Amino acid sequence: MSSTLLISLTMMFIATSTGWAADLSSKVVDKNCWIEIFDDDEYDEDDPHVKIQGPAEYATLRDVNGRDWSNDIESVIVGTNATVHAWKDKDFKGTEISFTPGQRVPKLSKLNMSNTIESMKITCGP
Ligand SMILES: [Ca+2]
Ligand SMILES: [Ca+2]
Ligand SMILES: [Ca+2]
Repeated sequence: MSSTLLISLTMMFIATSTGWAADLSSKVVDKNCWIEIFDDDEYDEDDPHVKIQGPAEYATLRDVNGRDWSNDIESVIVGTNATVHAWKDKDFKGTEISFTPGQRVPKLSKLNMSNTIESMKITCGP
């Protein structure tokens, strides 16, 4: 067996085993992949608010943990390992806004996105 063949076999084994490991770890909940949405601005905890674990896709926000969140979000806090895309209409349509990992937006009204978001995608990673 030539050394080149041996190296390529070794590389193949490493690639296969890390792929398997990545598969397993993707099933573990990412503690920093989430978005917390608030009914009121300035993260008002006296009004409805909920943390949504990612990765997740919501074509509509009509039922998020049993509450209709359509056109109701006024502030958000994004987990440090989450990237979130949100749309003004359901089914990922209309004006789109994206939030970066760790971003906090106390007033979506300043971005012209207050009480208007109706769909959302949360992906994990930078
Ligand atoms: Ca309030
Ligand atoms: Ca609201
Ligand atoms: Ca809307």
